[in-house]
Amino acid sequence: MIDFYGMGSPNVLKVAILLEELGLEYRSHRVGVLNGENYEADFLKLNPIAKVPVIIDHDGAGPDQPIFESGAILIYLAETYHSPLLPSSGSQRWETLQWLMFQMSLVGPMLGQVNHFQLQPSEENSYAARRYRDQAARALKIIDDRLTVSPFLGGENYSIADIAVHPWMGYITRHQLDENDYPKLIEWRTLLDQRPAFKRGAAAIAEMDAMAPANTGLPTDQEMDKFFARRSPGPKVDLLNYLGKGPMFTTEADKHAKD
Ligand SMILES: N[C@@H](CCC(=O)N[C@@H](CS)C(=O)NCC(=O)O)C(=O)O
Repeated sequence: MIDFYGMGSPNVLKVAILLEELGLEYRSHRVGVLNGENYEADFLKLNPIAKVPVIIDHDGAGPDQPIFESGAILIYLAETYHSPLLPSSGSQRWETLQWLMFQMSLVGPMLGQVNHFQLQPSEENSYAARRYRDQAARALKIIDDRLTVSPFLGGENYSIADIAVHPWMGYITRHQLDENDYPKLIEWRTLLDQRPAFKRGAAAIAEMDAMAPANTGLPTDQEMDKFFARRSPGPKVDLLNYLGKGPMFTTEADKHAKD
């Protein structure tokens, strides 16, 4: 049995997809990061970086050792359960790991920063906001080019590199970029969307978000400052407007947004 900690976010979704691909048994635990639950002492014991996802595999290699960082979790699960989604040797292994590291180092951080600046309309046209959108566009072009010469990111076969990148590919329009500029990426995204594990993974994340206590409200300004680890109060966050553009946050917050 695997304990799986997270909330609705691309980094958590990739782990849910792999758990589903591998058919592993897991128990979900929601961590309300918008309300600071990731800073509670019990959670910090699992991940001192205070981020989701985290897993604890009670039947795995380590003695109930928590594993954090989504890329490490994908490698752990694929290797521990001998999955061909990360070949154990040969060039496909290294291709897969290269594209996984590309996701972790460029796709996630840059697209994550676009999300950050879109939450703060006062900053929308700042140099920093433009810089991150340009970097996001660069990452998308790299993915599209790769998929022009290879059916999957890691090569001939579907792998954990595809699982890592895919959950981030739902933001293109929301990031004010044009899906028509990335035809191969969209073809690949549509193909993966049809896999049952992707559908089950998304459903598992929706269930995780639905675990939010009924009285969970939108985060306060102070909670947003904490969420962004700001050392002093930052610009006002336009969460309601942002929520209208897509399902990033909890369904409970979403419900408030529609009230
Ligand atoms: N590199 C990390 C990033 C994880 C991450 O940024 N998680 C977000 C949710 S998507 C989070 O927990 N944020 C809370 C915080 O930064 O305080 C990974 O891939 O696991």
